[in-house]
Amino acid sequence: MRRNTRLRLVGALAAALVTAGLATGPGAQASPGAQASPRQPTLAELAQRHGRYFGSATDNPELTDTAYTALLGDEFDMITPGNGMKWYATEPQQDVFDWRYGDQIVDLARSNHQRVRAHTLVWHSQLPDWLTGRTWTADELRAVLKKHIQTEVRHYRGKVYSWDVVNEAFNEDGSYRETLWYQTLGPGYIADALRWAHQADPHAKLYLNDYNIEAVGAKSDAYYRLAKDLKARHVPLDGIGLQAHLALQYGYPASLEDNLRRFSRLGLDTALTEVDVRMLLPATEEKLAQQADWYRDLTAACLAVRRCVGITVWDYTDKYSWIPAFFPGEGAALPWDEQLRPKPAYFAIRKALGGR
Ligand code: 9MR
Repeated sequence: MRRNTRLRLVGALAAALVTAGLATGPGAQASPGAQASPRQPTLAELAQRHGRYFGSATDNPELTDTAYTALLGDEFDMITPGNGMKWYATEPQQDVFDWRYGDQIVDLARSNHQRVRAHTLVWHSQLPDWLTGRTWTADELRAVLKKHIQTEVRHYRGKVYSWDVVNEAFNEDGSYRETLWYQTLGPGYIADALRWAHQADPHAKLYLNDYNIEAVGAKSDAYYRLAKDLKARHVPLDGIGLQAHLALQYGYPASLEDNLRRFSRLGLDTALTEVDVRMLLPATEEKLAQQADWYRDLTAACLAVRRCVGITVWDYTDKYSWIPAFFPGEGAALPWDEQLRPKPAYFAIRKALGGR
């Protein structure tokens, strides 16, 4: 067979594979003149062009769903375990550590060449009974907290990009939340937790993380003041995580970009860590269009602020969203629907990231 005949045949075969959706490698492209368009870049690839990541939370029970894990592995470059690294999962009995759930997700992420935002070390929720079912002196609780943090952070040392060290420490009015930690140890538990985590893994980025701090307001002001104070005292804090659990009925946080910028100016990274945009059901075309605008705007806000390092959705599909169980009558919060089909929000994110 003459060389150019062979080349034409190879070209035709490649075009046919692209048309059939079979050629999906990074180099897969339609030959000139072929009808099919090249494979769309993933959200992760688009985000990387801006030096950002695009991530998703996931949870252990979902990992048997192969259509789900295929998309999870393809589209994202950062993974957060939704539950598997929380205290009730990792230290169910005092001094008995269980890494199975966290490890499963870290191993999966690693096999997909994804990084991990680890979540979370110090929280008031999802604590084991042995911890909440009795009283502790400050010295006892400090020892328990230090051991938990250092054992878990050491276990994942070198395997995770960042830690949400303290989660949800403030009330809406900017006062400290009256948690077990605050009540027993006082506000100093936050600096202690950061220092202990840093000792255990000096390379992990250490975050404080909370919801309803997307806009400038009493609660985000509390983080701003605390972050400034911690930086002044050289406490190892690297970033602030804005969860961004948004709801159409409460309005878009218009000062998000300004808010991200003021944390940047303190020398901190920021990230949108648990994004979803819920709505009152049923989802209509109008609501899905508005939701898409919000996803577009929050993506653009992160891209506009140099130290906003990335965006994570709190799982990517409505099939596995936490919303319907926690807010009856609400849902449809994520960029993919329950059948794993992309929604207007997905296309809006893609466009905001510079894709087509
Ligand atoms: O996604 C998590 C869900 O599966 C749990 O049931 C829930 C329990 O509170 O926690 C969810 O994740 C939360 C995260 O850890 C912290 N921010 C709020 C998230 C939604 O509740």
